[in-house]
Amino acid sequence: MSEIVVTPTAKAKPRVERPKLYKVILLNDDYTPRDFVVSVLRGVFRMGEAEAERVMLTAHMRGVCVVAVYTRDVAETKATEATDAGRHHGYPLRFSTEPEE
Ligand code: TYC
Repeated sequence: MSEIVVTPTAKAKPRVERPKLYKVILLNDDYTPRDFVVSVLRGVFRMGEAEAERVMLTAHMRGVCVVAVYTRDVAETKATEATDAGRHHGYPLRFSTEPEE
């Protein structure tokens, strides 16, 4: 029986990097009904009623509100899914993403 010895050609990276995190931001508009915003926050971002109301009202009053923080892929997927939900109902509801400082 022969043995094959494989010598590693590259050293393993000494440490793993923390993935960058991205904020999902809810933008206010004048047309999307408040209840619809709350239902999207509950459905896409798994928020409870009280939290979803608070986030919706903050965006309504201040123009924007941070919804949650995720890795880049998850943030972009959820922002797109939530924005599409509004568009499918004819609303201009928008969610954007931006990297955390
Ligand atoms: N401003 C909207 C209204 O008065 C409600 C709303 C709140 C829309 C938050 C978007 O991100 C938003 N019907």
